[in-house]
Amino acid sequence: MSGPKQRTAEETGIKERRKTATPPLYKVFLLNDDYTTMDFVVQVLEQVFHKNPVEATQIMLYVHKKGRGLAGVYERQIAEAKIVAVHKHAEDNGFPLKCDMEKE
Ligand code: TYC
Repeated sequence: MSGPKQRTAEETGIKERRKTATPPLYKVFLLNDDYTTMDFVVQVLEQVFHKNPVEATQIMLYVHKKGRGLAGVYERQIAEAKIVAVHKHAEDNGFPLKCDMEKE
């Protein structure tokens, strides 16, 4: 069993990775519109983003006033799944509610 000699970290210049790499995070935003009911938005924030009724109401009112508001922060695949879930739930109920995401 003789292969090429192992080189030291000093020789290779490769540093030991001590920490687990952390995946990039994405902010998921809810967007305001004129047709989705406030109750429905609160329900989405509770069911999809696991907000309590007080937080859900605060976020909904913020989006209603400012146009866009943060619903949650997730890894890319989770963020994408939340968006698909919101859009499907909204479409199924005849509302145009939309969300989008951006890298943190
Ligand atoms: N603007 C909507 C209304 O007046 C309520 C609303 C809030 C809609 C937040 C979407 O993401 C939203 N019924």
